[in-house]
Amino acid sequence: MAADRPAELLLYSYWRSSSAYRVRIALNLKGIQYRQKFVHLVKEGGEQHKTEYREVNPLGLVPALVHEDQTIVQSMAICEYLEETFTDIPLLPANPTARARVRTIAQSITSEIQPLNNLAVINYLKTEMSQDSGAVKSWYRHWIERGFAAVETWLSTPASGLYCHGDRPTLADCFLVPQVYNAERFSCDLEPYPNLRRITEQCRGLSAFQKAAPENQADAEI
Ligand SMILES: N[C@@H](CCC(=O)N[C@@H](CS)C(=O)NCC(=O)O)C(=O)O
Repeated sequence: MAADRPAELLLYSYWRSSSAYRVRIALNLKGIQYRQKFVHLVKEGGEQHKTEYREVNPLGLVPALVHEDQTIVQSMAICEYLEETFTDIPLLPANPTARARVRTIAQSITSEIQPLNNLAVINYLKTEMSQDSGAVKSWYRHWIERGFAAVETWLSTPASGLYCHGDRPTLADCFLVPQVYNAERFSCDLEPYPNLRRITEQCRGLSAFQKAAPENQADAEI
């Protein structure tokens, strides 16, 4: 960790949020100490909608990171901030082409899969669009299949090693594993994605990923 940076970071988080899970992994991989403040996304209609939290993130989404009196939202922006501020353990490769590849994988998850399957979207389908649970599951799986097929193609190339890029974890792994967790929750078939499954298992063997896992959070309800 950069010596001139105080360690006090506060992460607004929810145990099952895949977006917060990404940031927890990045923080752990970098060895950064942080506190968590929990925002229950379901209880009483969701604490993310309360005025108190809207003052933290006007979008009403977790995660949010507070560091040195600055609040940063959007998991990609948070991870990039951590990368630029805590430089000892990089999660992006040095080479620009390799960096772009890592960002491509992470961005494809954060922009093309997760937003379509977020809680607010699923709730909107159920309530405003009167879709039954079968239709909602089919919607969820469609976007997983479309996104994971592309990610699997990238993970099948020689640029992937033990992890999404080479033999060290990068931001791509921080984004992949939470999305796989989420897909498993919705009983998606992961058989067609052998590289994605192999790399996820590799990541799950690391303590940084284990410590960040939803079931290991203080607000977990299991
Ligand atoms: N693009 C945002 C997505 C954040 C997001 O969708 N967070 C979800 C949990 S994973 C959330 O707070 N959902 C609450 C809601 O939909 O009401 C990011 O990467 O941080």
